[in-house]
Amino acid sequence: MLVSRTKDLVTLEEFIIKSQQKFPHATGELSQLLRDLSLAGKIIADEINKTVVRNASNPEGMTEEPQERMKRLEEFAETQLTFALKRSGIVCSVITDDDATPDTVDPNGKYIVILDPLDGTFNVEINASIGTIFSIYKRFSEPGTTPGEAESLQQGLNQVASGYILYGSSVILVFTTKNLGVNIFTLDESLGEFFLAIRDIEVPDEGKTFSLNTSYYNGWDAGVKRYYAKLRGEKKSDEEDDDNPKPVYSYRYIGSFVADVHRTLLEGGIFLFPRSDYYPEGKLKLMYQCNPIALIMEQAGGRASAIGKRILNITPTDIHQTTPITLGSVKNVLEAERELRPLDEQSV
Ligand code: P6P
Repeated sequence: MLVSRTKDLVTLEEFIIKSQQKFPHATGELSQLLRDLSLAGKIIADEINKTVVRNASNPEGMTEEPQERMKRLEEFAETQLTFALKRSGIVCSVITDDDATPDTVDPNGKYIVILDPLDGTFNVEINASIGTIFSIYKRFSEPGTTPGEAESLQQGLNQVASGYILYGSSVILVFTTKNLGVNIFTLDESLGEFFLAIRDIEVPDEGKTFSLNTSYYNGWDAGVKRYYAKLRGEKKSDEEDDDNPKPVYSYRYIGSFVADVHRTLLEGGIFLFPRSDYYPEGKLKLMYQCNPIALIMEQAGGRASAIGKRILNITPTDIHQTTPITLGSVKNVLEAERELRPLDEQSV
């Protein structure tokens, strides 16, 4: 029996058009932005694949040192994304993880885009997943003028859209525009199309996977150590230890933020990058790692906080500032927040 391959397939283009029809006042500009980002994502994915293939097929011929390869890929990704956004004519400024100041793109543009063009790039050496993270805000100054610094330092709650592109065994585009939940698209590389894979995904309200870099244990606060002991099922000294049941939780840590986030979005559980003696303000960047991902988590019914404070409510003071972050299933994050708070606060 002839089965139509297109039977239930929804392309990104079709999804965007149909979604836009639900909002008569939509100008289509935000949709155009998502199209531009998805095109850049395809180009970046192709370059990563070529790099990995060149690595695998001709290791002796590899003239680049790993650091050079990573830098080349990061610069390639930034160039493709910035060019795609410039072409759109609807972006007034683009800020990336290595910019000191916003790159004014088109003074008449309506949107500000803040990007981590390629995060976790060292993972390309082991063919583990890496990602692009984007965050989209509306300017509040008049078109035709240069946006002020404050416009690039808005709270995460003001984002009009955010998302990520995961370059792994397949290329995944995940985004939210705040009114349509979180939707996941997979790239069919033979057709060059992103197809809708999961519509309006919801983070499970509880999960059994926890993810954090335990090599920083000695630098953690007491609350993080308490929570970690709980996750590992460690017995308190006064508890019977006559049996040794299998731990309830599984530990997973890839060390690539987008990959660890994507697993948490799909399976539930919790990801933490807490503050420590080594990273007193946390390591992950608020504006182009934590805010876009926090919006995704919340729109999918999850939670994202920094020591009990909602990530999206943090008022930024610097485009490159970092923050501790705990994200994932609501039940897991709430439990972590209780443990992570200093003991004297726990009584409240
Ligand atoms: P660590 C990658 O460099 C990154 O910014 C994130 O993608 C990732 O979550 C984190 O750093 C990993 O840091 O110190 O655990 O290797």
